[in-house]
Amino acid sequence: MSEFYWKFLHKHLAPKYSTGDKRIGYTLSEVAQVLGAAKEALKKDNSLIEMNPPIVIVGDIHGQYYDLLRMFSLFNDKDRNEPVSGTLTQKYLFLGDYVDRGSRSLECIMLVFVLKILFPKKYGLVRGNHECRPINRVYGFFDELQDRFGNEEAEALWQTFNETFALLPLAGLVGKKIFCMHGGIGPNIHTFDDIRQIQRPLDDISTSPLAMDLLWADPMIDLIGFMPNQVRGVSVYFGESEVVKLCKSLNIDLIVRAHQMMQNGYGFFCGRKLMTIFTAPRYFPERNNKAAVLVVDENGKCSIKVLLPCDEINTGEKAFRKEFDLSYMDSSSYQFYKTNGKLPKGRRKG
Ligand SMILES: [Mn+2]
Repeated sequence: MSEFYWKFLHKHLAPKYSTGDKRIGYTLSEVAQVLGAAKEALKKDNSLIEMNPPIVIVGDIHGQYYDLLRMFSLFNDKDRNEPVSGTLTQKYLFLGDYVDRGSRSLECIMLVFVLKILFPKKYGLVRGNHECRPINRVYGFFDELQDRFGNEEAEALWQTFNETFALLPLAGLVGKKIFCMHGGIGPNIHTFDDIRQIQRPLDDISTSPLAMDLLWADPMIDLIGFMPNQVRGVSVYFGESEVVKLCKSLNIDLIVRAHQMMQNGYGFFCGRKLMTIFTAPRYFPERNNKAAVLVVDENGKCSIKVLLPCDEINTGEKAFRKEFDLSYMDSSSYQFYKTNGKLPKGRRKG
């Protein structure tokens, strides 16, 4: 049984798919099988997924499969001979927006789903606002399915994908001290139990104001309290005062969210109480933004790893083809933060 998923995983990591725009060939039945198993795996998680460090926290992916593999390759174990073994060396918490915008949403979501199936305790997958029907219908994912499978099949697949997305957890908690979500916080969150009590499948997140804020909210400098988020048209902006209050009442040290492109891949808000990470480099080609992930070590020490946009690399794809050469990565990852609370120790391996 698991042989199928291992083969499916290895197909994704084959070097021939890690360059350029080459699509992976999928049959409808294998996609259906993976979605079925992903549903079962996701059902076992709480709406608030709790994980312990060491762990890597990943922001928006947005169909940039090539960059997703490059992100994993930041964590390659040099002793391992297989390509992109970074998928096996760490625990990962993804903060959503796997699909839409980029050209290879299907590869991205299939890869993270098969990793979730094979390693349910090593992979946490939180839902982003693009894992919602009205959004992924119009921002690329549905078009990609149509393009690849034809109209009728795409329609049915899209339904099944969204049934699966409806089971994704809505927030994460790392070591009881780092609160993670795709969008942000809102006036409806008071305790972690509020999140745990959100029933899934949650097909239409607009039925849960709390889920709406977790998936859609943005921070706003110089704001006191909350105000309607006019740019998104839904949810709220939250001010620093609310971050400070919530960190205190939930007894947490840090909030980590994604959802907004950061020129350097990450950004801070409210001193260093809230951090935004964004993991789709060159998301706006004209801005040529970098990408980043947050690495939390077993003691809760946080550092950032930055992934440069491909175009800044002279050799481009060639460098990547060469056994995922790390020389083009920004090696200046640095420590910025240590949680004040005691973190429970995670298992080192496995
Ligand atoms: Mn988003």
